[in-house]
Amino acid sequence: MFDLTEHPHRRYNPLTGEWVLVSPHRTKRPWQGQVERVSAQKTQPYDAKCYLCPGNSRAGKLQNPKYESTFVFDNDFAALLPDTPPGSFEAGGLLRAESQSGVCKVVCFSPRHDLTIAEMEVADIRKVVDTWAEQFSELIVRPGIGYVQIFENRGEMMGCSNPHPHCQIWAPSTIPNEPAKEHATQEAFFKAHGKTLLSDYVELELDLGERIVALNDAFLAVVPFWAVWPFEVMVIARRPVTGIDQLTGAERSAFADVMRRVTTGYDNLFEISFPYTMGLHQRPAGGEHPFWHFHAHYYPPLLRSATVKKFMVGYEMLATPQRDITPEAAAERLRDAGGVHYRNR
Ligand code: H2U
Ligand code: ZN
Repeated sequence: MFDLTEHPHRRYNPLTGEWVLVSPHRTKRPWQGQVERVSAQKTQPYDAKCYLCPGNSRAGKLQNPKYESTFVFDNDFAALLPDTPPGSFEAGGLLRAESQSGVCKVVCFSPRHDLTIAEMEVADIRKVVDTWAEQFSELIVRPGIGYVQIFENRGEMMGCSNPHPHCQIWAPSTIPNEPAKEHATQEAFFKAHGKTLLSDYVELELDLGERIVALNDAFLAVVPFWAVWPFEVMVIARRPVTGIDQLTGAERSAFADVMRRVTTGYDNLFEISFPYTMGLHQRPAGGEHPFWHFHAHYYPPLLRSATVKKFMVGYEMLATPQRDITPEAAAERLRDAGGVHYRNR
């Protein structure tokens, strides 16, 4: 008898159309590979050498204002530039390139150098949500912008250069790969069923319960059935809104609350400041796109302790991503790790 908790199987991701291999019997495998150094450096509320702290100088001759809440500035080393000339390159039908223009910004979450989302007050995280909504609303209607990607890299393991709580916004002229896949699958589902793919998914997860990490009136956090990263989480609006700009005030606070609970669970899991990349997925520019359902993805690299990270290598690079611990077991561990942040116990 086929058993999801014991037998190797593959799971389907209806948002990307891709499969993940799940090998639950392999969790007892010993680990003799790389262990990461844990960055235990104690951070201070203000760091004179931090380019994100209030009043400090950045690249060139720029200086941050003495900001007291959130602070947004144009990335001084932007990957996309607004004044890139249009154009394209083609050779033999196989070699193709297109000019790509856009905008890159940095958003500081707080003047405090030593805080993280997990340790901020919900009211202060709400200000971050409001800033994201403002930036999204402004950029999504700007001529020449195709998509607004808001994302946070947290921790050295994710290549984040600075512990000061911040995120980035990259807004390119076209829709990038990951949202493009979700665009196509959500559009097809909406055409076939007259409702959003993720409203059905939310209902299913609420019924089954086994992958829920956190829940409130407006948002659900789950380890998705098709999760690739060991402790991957999706935070999904319970109402089918196409973007963060359509959330009511109460829903924005609810989003802040769920983000804090997810990140607190992460930190408590191995009692460290848990590294991750997270980001928002929402409608692209150029229309209402009613099939888009606002959500966030959390992709953390850690596997079994504060020091052992998952590598996407071998079969995963050449064939299909694979995981050992089941999404259901991961969700249970994250639920159990919730509550008070370990540093405040
Ligand atoms: P991380 O989130 O990956 O650490 O990146 C921080 C961003 O801050 C990075 O994209 C920008 C870098 O280009 N930056 C500035 O805009 N000005 C500076 O003075 C230093 C870093
Ligand atoms: Zn997504």
